[in-house]
Parts: sequence; C-alpha cells; structure tokens
Amino acid sequence: MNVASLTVIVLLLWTNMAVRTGQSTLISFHHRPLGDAAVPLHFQKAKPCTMPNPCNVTGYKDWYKTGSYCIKYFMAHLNFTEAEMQCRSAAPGGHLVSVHDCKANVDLLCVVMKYNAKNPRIWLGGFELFQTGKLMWTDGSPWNYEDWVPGEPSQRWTNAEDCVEMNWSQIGRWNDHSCYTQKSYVCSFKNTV
Ligand SMILES: *[C@@H]1O[C@H](CO)[C@@H](O)[C@H](O)[C@H]1NC(C)=O
Ligand SMILES: *[C@@H]1O[C@H](CO)[C@@H](O)[C@H](O)[C@H]1NC(C)=O
Ligand SMILES: CC(=O)N[C@H]1CO[C@H](CO)[C@@H](O)[C@@H]1O
Repeated sequence: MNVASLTVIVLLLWTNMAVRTGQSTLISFHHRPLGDAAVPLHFQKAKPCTMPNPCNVTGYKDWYKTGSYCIKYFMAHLNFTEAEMQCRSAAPGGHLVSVHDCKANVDLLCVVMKYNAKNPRIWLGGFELFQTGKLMWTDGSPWNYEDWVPGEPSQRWTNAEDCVEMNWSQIGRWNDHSCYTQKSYVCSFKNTV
C-alpha cells in the first residue's frame, strides 16, 4: 500500500469517527479536561447493557431513543454553559440531558460507554440554583430522580460545584462538579413522535 492510499484511509477513518461523534475539529480528540485531570482512573467494567434503539426522527437517526427523549453523546470537552448552548443548537428543543428514571440512566451510560469507555465523564443537565441546594435540569423538567455517588453532592449551598456530572468515581453515578471544568456531554430533546 502506498503512502497516498494510506493517507486516504486514515482520513476516511477520521471523517467517519468525526461524523459519528458529531465532532467538527480534530483538536477535541487531544483535549484533556482541565482541573479534574488528577482524578485517578481505575476502569471498572460497566455491566453489559443493551444499546437503546435509534431515534426515529428524520435528521436525528444517529441519536438514541430512551423513554420519551432522543439522546446523543458529544466527545468535545466544553464547560457546562457551552455544552448546554451547543445542545440547544444541535437539535430543536435540545438541552443537556435530563434523567428521570433508572432505565434512562442505564441507557445513557450505555451510549457513553459505547463512544468513550476510556473517559466516560460527562455533563448532565443538572445544576444547583444559586446556592439554594435546589437542583434543576436545564430543560426545565422536574427533578424527580437522582443517583449520586455516596457522599455527593458535596458542595450543596456553595458556589464551588454547581453542575452535575456522571461517572466520576463510580460508574453511572452522579457528582457535583465545577461548572467551569470542561467535559464531554450528552444532549437530548423530547421525542414527540
Ligand atoms: C418511525 O417513524 C415512521 C414515521 O413516523 C413510522 O412509520 C415507523 O413505523 C417508525 N419506526 C419505528 C421503528 O418506530
Ligand atoms: C464557559 O466558557 C465560555 C467561553 O470560553 C466562558 O465565556 C464562560 O464564562 C465559561 N463558563 C463557565 C461556567 O465555565
Ligand atoms: C473518568 C472517570 O472518573 N471514570 C470513572 C468511571 O467509573 C469507573 C467505575 O467506577 C471509575 O473507576 C472511573 O474512575
């Protein structure tokens, strides 16, 4: 195989990967999270899970359907606000993902592990409202389910860690973390079909 065809194959692979993950730049593949890089990674095997079905909405068939939502993993590392803004432009009615039951949490984790099992920390759409201890979702849906790492959220009523991430320390569980840190994220929109 000559250099030219090898280059084409590498480019094709990359394009494919970029399309699959919704990436538009190469940079994010090398981007390390800021601030939380010191957390040791001990990879535990996620329990086998069944991938949710594709989202049956034209133009969003690379999203997955869980409950009444369609969700998609994005590998780029963004801070909480940027990630929410990106979700709003990714789909009509798009927001960072909200989670309302155990099944949805498992589906969500399954999608994340499929795309990035090595670094599965993601933003969820949860945040604490102005140090009140009250947690909300960016999509405005009710806060009616939670699955915290034991001992978390550790910074309620402070402004240190006001945003909710999944898979710090325990697979599939939630932690409050600084909204300024940059992580991958999952977007969702309500599938009315
Ligand atoms: C997907 O949507 C189309 C059009 O709304 C419908 O005809 C089809 O049965 C749906 N497929 C699945 C698997 O739900
Ligand atoms: C997120 O990043 C944007 C752009 O760099 C910055 O303007 C904003 O203040 C940041 N917000 C948070 C919460 O980190
Ligand atoms: C990046 C990260 O925190 N990954 C964690 C995901 O969950 C596993 C299982 O508990 C942890 O070991 C990883 O540290």
